[in-house]
Amino acid sequence: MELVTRALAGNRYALARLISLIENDGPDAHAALQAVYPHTGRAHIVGITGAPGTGKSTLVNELAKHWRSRQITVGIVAVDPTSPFSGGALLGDRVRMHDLAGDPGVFIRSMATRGSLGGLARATGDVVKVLDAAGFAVVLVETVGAGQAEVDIARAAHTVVLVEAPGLGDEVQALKAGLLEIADVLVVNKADRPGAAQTALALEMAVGRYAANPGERTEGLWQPPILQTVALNGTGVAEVLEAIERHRLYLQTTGLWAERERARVRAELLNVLQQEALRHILTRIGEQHLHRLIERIVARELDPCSAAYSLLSELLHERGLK
Ligand SMILES: Nc1nc2c(ncn2[C@@H]2O[C@H](COP(=O)(O)OP(=O)(O)O)[C@@H](O)[C@H]2O)c(=O)[nH]1
Ligand SMILES: [Mg+2]
Repeated sequence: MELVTRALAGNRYALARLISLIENDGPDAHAALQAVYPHTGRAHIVGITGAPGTGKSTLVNELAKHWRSRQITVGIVAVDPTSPFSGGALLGDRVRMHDLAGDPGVFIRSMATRGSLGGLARATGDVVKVLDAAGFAVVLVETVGAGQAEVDIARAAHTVVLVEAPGLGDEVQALKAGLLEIADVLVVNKADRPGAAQTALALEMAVGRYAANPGERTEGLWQPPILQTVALNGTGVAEVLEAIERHRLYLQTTGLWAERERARVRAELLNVLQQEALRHILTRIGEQHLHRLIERIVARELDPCSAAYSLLSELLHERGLK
């Protein structure tokens, strides 16, 4: 595919078009991904997650600058489903990130929302693949740690950085959202604000609770470091970058890198399978038949579970449905 060849050769215009093609899931998207996939598997995928306003975008910007100063290329994918019109936060992101603009070693992409539940995670994963194949050594994925889709996106990274800020009571939120369990590096940003030390302490206690299984061996296991930053002026950002690099080395030397890769591929395969199976089933059933079933369920002639089971068994036995 010519577009893929040009994009992977470093043509930024082709890269942007390729990403749009894949994001829009058009007829050529599958062929494009097929061509891209053999070139993937080299990038260090780093998820940056946390509540809105904690300073994720500012931190991403600073991290990218630090990597660039070491000649390491960086792809950035910003996922913000709370901002459907790419206004507000995302516009702000673009303005702030303008000091990275014009650098061929950086590519920034904002993800538009996509309808279905697994859709956004899938589209994000596909865009990450393109940046990986295009040779970006680090791919940063910024997500708002709110819903399950965002947690899934973060989980798909090799290294997950959880960003907190003082005075938001976020440590509780992160716990509720199931984010603390998947965090490899914990960052208390806005350390220039009062309460940063308390937030760090609260995080330490929360993390301690997970490790506090008496008798469990902890040596050789990764202990998520808790770091404080002022992303606004770059304070502490170098330490975050070091921690991310250390985590990569830890994954690689322990064999966990390959293990995470397998878990990631499994989750992705199941997600695609689920989406495609449903799409296939709905096409085979047809809108009319579905409508009739819904009417019968509404009339209490049939329950949803029995309807689904009988549909599936009809499909499996290849009997006509319409
Ligand atoms: N005081 C202070 N403000 C910060 C810091 N980092 C980011 N901000 C501000 O916090 C707001 C939200 O930042 P942003 O990066 O967009 O947060 P995001 O929603 O998590 O991506 C912006 O006004 C930033 O300028 C920091 O370290 N200290
Ligand atoms: Mg942001």
